[in-house]
Amino acid sequence: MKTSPVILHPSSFNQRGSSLIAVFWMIAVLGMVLFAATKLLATDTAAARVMRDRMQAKRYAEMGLEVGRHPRIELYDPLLSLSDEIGSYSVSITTEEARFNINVLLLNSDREILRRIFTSWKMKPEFASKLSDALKDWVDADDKISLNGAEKREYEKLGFDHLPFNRPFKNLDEMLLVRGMETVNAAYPGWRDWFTVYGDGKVDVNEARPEFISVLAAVPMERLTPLLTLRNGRDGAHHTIDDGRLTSAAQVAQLLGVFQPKIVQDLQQWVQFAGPIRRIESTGSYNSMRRKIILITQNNQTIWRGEMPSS
Ligand SMILES: [Ca+2]
Ligand SMILES: [Ca+2]
Repeated sequence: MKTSPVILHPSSFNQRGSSLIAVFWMIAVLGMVLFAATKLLATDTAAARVMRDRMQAKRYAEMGLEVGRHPRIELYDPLLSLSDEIGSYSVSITTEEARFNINVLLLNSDREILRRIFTSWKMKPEFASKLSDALKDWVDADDKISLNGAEKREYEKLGFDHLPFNRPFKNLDEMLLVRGMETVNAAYPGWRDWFTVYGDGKVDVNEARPEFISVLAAVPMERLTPLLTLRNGRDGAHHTIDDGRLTSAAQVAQLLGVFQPKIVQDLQQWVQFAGPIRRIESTGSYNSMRRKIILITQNNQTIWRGEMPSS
């Protein structure tokens, strides 16, 4: 099946022109909806104002989302942010494969990458080993407990009757049910940004955060400079028109100065260069209210949509 790459191929002027007209039309229509809603909610009480601001921030986020999901929108398109006198939206588009697929990491016999992730979070080795085994026991089908893990009996002792699920995680929230994850959630609330349950598990190195690449290749952050220089292009910024593309595991290994056969082999197994699953995040603002909507799509079909509180 043909997939929709995130880096869009150069399109003909006509196609680009007509799609932009469609996008502008959509913005105009959504703008009218916003205007009508503002009129309706012109009540003055504080509670009504908060409600109105929340609703309007969400509308701006939705407007951004519609622009962001347009198949011909470019990653660096100026339409991805808009600010007018009353509110704004800002959209970021990346691939879901820029993250680590937790199920693939756990069901792979080698949990070395997961160990490196936990180490990079400064987790104590004995806690990392317990957590890693508990996560593994959660997703594997059997009731055989791993060395430091947790199966049915351990959860029963903690007062939970129907855990673990013994199947791969369907969403990241399920991970919070695993023994030890409450500690991670308190100490390292950013854990969610590292993982996904979508994709084939190969990490999109053109989109992944630098610290993910550092973990993947087991190199310190300072060794990433040549790779990031290529990826960011001359302006030094990611997601702009001059960005360079990484195209092979051998190139990644060379840029990182990685020559150990095991790590080179890891890179070949774990990297890709244009993940087919899109992650569109749109943040809408209205007065001091901000709301963020996240949409995950594949072949222009929504596979997940959710809202996150935005700070
Ligand atoms: Ca199990
Ligand atoms: Ca750039």
